[in-house]
Amino acid sequence: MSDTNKRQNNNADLKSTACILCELNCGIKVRTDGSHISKIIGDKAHPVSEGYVCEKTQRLDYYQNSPDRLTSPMRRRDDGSYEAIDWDTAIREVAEKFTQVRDQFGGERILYYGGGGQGNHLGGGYANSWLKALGVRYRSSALAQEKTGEFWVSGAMLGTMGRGDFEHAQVSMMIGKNPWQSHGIARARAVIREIEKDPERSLIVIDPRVSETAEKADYHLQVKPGTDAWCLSALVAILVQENLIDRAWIDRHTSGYKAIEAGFSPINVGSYARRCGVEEGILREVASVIAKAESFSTYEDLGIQMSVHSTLNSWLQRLLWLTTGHFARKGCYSPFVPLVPLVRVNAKERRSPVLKERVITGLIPCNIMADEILADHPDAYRAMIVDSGNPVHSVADIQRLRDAMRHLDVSVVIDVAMTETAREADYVLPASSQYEKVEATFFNFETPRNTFHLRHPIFPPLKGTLPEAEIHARLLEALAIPELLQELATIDALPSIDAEFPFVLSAGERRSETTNTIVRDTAWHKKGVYASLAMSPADADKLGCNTGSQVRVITPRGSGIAEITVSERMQPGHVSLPNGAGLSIRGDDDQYVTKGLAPNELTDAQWRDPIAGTPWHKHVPARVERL
Ligand SMILES: Nc1nc2c(c(=O)[nH]1)N[C@H]1C(S)=C(S)[C@@H](COP(=O)(O)OP(=O)(O)OC[C@H]3O[C@@H](n4cnc5c(=O)[nH]c(N)nc54)[C@H](O)[C@@H]3O)O[C@H]1N2
Ligand SMILES: Nc1nc2c(c(=O)[nH]1)N[C@H]1C(S)=C(S)[C@@H](COP(=O)(O)OP(=O)(O)OC[C@H]3O[C@@H](n4cnc5c(=O)[nH]c(N)nc54)[C@H](O)[C@@H]3O)O[C@H]1N2
Ligand code: SF4
Ligand SMILES: [Mo]
Repeated sequence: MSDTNKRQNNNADLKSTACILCELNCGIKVRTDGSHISKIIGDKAHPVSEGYVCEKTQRLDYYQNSPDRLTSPMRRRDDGSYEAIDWDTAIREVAEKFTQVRDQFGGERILYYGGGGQGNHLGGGYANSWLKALGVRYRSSALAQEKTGEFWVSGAMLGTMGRGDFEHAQVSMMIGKNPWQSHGIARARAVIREIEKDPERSLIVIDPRVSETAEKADYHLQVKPGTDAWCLSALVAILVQENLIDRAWIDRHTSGYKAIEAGFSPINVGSYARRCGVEEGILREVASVIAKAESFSTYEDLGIQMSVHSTLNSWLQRLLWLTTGHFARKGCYSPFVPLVPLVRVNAKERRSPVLKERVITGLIPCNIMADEILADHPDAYRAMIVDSGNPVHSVADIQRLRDAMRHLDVSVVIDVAMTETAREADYVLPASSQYEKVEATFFNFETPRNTFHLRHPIFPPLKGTLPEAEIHARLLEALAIPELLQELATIDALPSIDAEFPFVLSAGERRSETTNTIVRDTAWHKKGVYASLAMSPADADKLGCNTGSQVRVITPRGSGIAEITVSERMQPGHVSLPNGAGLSIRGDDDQYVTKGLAPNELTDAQWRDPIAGTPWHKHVPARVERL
């Protein structure tokens, strides 16, 4: 046996799945050994990662088998300690307490945080059913402390988000982004090495630190921390002042360039260069490299998104490629179909309930969650749901968020682990891990090729855990039950039938002669009486009627004439009319003729279900009189 064959046989038992430690979700193949993941290699068959992995993937067993994994729902006692409770109790109590908040204060007083992580996205979709039933309107997630500024700018400038094409870009620029470590680009290290080796391509990095990516760059603009606004506006100013812009492209595809020209013409590039600490000559060279590039892509990340002037910088960096026409082409930043609702110019922006901060892509800023809970304000949040997020670790001033969570009427955390946030919550519901349920990857924004990776579980659910889909379904069911239980208790009092209206009329039976109102001609009807009132032989006897007899059908709302069909299918006390009859149809002589009785001439709009308002057409009180 050759070495290759041996290796293949050794790996025959590996299961395919994905790494869930960053948004790329590289395809991997793993060996499972009891409850452990004992071997992990890159999956060459995965169309995006093509076998690529970084060292972090070797840590997956620590996620799957963490000592903090939850195996039972937990409820906080008054002394702050937690007791395990069974699922039925947990679902019932959580549903009851959130229903109370909704009924007393309104669903807009319930705040939702999270909904998905680096590799789990399906659960969040199921949460919507429960959130809608509660009337939840405000949410936040980690995106609201990094990406919402970029979403806002991108929505206003382009109407959508997009992505650079670094696989093909001749010139790539990383702004406060270190893909060597943080990825964000598929096969990031391989792509950076490819660019490094290719003399035709170049990499520009703006970072105050000699990051691993900056080390491999052709141009490292080593700005002083927090001075990107000067660096980026100097670059735009050079493009404008040295006429390096693509005027023809701008005129054809954009509006408002005059204002840009007016804004950037007066900028003193020399003084801006000194301000950001990058030599003026290098800035001029970089601007010219961008202008002359066949294609140019940028990636902005936390280095500017979590620093001063962050939204301003998101705009400035877009001007670099919009003034040079590097847009929506191979190797350039290209828009994709909107996945999240972005800002539309002139649209009325939603605001958060207490501090009136912008709601961007449906998210309130993470930084205001604690203040909007603790505020002495009629619209302050009173309850919180956290699903696959750890805000008591990840947002600013976690001591204040701890205080805020303890201040709430009720809070629940859904997580695989007893996290810092879970330890502040009233209830904790244990989720199955991403290796114990179906999950999917669709956060790959590469152009032009995209993939959807549906992953099957590689372990059975850890005992005591449930996948989010099941948790949310149970919560939704528990929410619905109180109202239906009430109705169940009153079913004796069936709204019904008295001496005045002794029949139940089903108004709208489907028969071979009915097609709703699609066929507007009764000529096809050959057999029996058209649109007749079906009646049991016993009732027909009592009324002295036969098939073909004419009767008047009277309901509390109206009356009309019908012919009888005596039918063994009917039980006494029940009569039935077809739907779709009683149309006013043009005859040969252009006169309109009505055949049969239109059922809704007889029905009352008040006669409806108390919860959904659906009509009780099959149960209309009626009287039948022989003519
Ligand atoms: N290994 C690893 N990878 C990850 C993650 C992880 O936890 N670990 N998390 C993932 C997540 S959620 C995200 S959002 C991404 C984030 O990915 P990145 O944004 O790439 O990560 P950071 O290292 O936080 O910041 C990038 C760079 O910003 C630089 N920087 C600091 N101050 C400034 C400044 O004033 N100006 C400029 N221009 N740069 C500055 C830093 O020196 C750093 O090199 O990473 C993802 N990938
Ligand atoms: N000071 C400072 N703060 C930061 C940052 C920074 O650079 N500096 N970075 C920020 C950024 S970019 C980000 S993205 C945020 C991250 O902030 P968060 O999204 O709040 O935190 P994560 O650590 O990603 O939380 C993921 C949670 O999901 C849980 N989990 C994993 N798998 C599952 C599952 O299948 N189901 C459920 N229900 N839960 C699961 C994990 O146990 C974990 O508790 O932090 C932000 N905070
Ligand atoms: S790049 Fe991300 S998804 Fe790929 S192996 Fe590394 S941590 Fe996992
Ligand atoms: Mo992030």
